[in-house]
Amino acid sequence: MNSELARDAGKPSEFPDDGLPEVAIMGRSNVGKSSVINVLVGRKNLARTSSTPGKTRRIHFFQVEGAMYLVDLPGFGWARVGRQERAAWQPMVESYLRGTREALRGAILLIDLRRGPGDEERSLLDWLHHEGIPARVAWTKSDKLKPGKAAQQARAFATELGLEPGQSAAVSSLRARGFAPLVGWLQEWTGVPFRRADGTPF
Ligand SMILES: Nc1nc2c(ncn2[C@@H]2O[C@H](COP(=O)(O)OP(=O)(O)O)[C@@H](O)[C@H]2O)c(=O)[nH]1
Ligand SMILES: [Mg+2]
Repeated sequence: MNSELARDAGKPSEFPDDGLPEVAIMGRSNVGKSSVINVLVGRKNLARTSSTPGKTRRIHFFQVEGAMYLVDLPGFGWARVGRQERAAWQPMVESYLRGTREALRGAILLIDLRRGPGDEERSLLDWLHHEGIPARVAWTKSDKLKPGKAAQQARAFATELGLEPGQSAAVSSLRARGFAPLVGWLQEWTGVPFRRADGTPF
């Protein structure tokens, strides 16, 4: 996929204003947001991955095929972030999500498959629903569990969150597996057909 970091926004006036459809990639720090974006666009390090949680403080807009943006939002789950720093970017994330952006077509919330949803994920999903933003869930790092266990956990957590079949999927960015449902959601929301780097379907 043709992709580039089109905007690295520290405040709402720096968000794109070209009206291209956007999909937000959300989740706590270290859950695997940057890794998922890299697999989707077929690049090793377009979105920078980090083993130190909480590095991303800004909103990164990755333009794909000149036709849509994948939006890498700062992770919530702020254990290692000071209160002052949090105060600086939390309003920016909220201003991004708060209903005013017509370009925002959907959100994919990433949740670690070993961990499952916590209060933050539950309230975020409620809030997205309330704002009328379509939301799906991707369970990340599925390679860390045995396949049977992974499938069982994914089913149990989906039920716990009241997700319909097809509204969540387990993925491994390490192995680039499980991405078919995600690219289906992206195509539904933005019209852009994501393919692997060699042109084959996910
Ligand atoms: N085993 C495994 N590790 C992963 C996977 N996805 C991400 N990671 C690792 O988890 C850490 C955080 O990933 P990153 O994409 O930077 O998370 P972000 O903070 O949400 O953007 C990095 O050390 C990644 O290598 C995956 O599917 N499997
Ligand atoms: Mg990241």
